[in-house]
Amino acid sequence: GGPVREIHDGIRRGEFIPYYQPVIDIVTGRLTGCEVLVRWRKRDGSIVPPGRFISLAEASGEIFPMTLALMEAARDDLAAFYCDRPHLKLGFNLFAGHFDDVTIADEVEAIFSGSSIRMGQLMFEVTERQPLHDIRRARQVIARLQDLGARVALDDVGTGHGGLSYLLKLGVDVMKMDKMFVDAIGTDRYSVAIVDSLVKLAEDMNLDLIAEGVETIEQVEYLRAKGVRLAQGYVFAPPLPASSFLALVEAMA
Ligand code: G
Ligand code: G
Ligand code: NA
Ligand code: MN
Repeated sequence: GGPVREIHDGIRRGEFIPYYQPVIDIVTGRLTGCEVLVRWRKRDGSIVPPGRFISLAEASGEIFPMTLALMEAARDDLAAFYCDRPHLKLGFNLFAGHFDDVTIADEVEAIFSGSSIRMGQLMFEVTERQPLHDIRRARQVIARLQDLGARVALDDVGTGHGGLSYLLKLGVDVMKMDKMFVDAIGTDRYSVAIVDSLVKLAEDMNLDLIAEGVETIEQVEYLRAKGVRLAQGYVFAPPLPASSFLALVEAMA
């Protein structure tokens, strides 16, 4: 079979697995949760990053069963750890097609309602990199997820199609500042002006802000000085398989 068939069979065999990247409170140094990032662990043991298969999974529709499998696997990996730590959040990436239909909210409810992970611990990320097909419908899907108790983040803010209009129209709870702007810290003052503006915008809109792709102590210190509280990036940890993630965070949560 072709590559879509390979993805299909890989899902059936449980080869698409969650990696977990910690999200840190940079004021206290404590763990606040994680973001799930998919990896394809093939039968030969090799690990394939999402850049190599996610577009095809989205175009073919295989992303729908893949996302369900990831949510189930994350629930099973983290249930025990999250049960005793109700302040921890668990974030999943969704793609534009998930916001065409409220089915995703029913699926989330089915997967997590009987679990020790609470709905209030869940976060769903809508990326600005892809155009949403129907903003009003997407707003309804987001509202359904929020009615369940989950939170919704706008991901990759500043890079994409929706930009400020998505912030106004979607009713999200959280802004994720793209790595591109974090990278600008310590470079030229015009780029840093955009970081400062996004921080101010999140404050004024009463959104939580997560800075992504934080790689240096200098960036952490700049963000902290600006009042940013939440960050993820290689300076703390890369996305990790469940066993490494749990080993790392047992000590800090
Ligand atoms: O680590 P990284 O290479 O994990 O991820 C690359 C990109 O793949 C991310 O920017 C994100 O857009 C996408 N991605 C990662 N995991 C998922 C997922 O579970 N679902 C979707 N839709 N996209 C994902
Ligand atoms: O979902 P999103 O598009 O935001 O995906 C984040 C991507 O950034 C993933 O591919 C993840 O592996 C990657 N990433 C996370 N932290 C860092 C970092 O500090 N530096 C770099 N270069 N990439 C990172
Ligand atoms: Na994301
Ligand atoms: Mn992002």
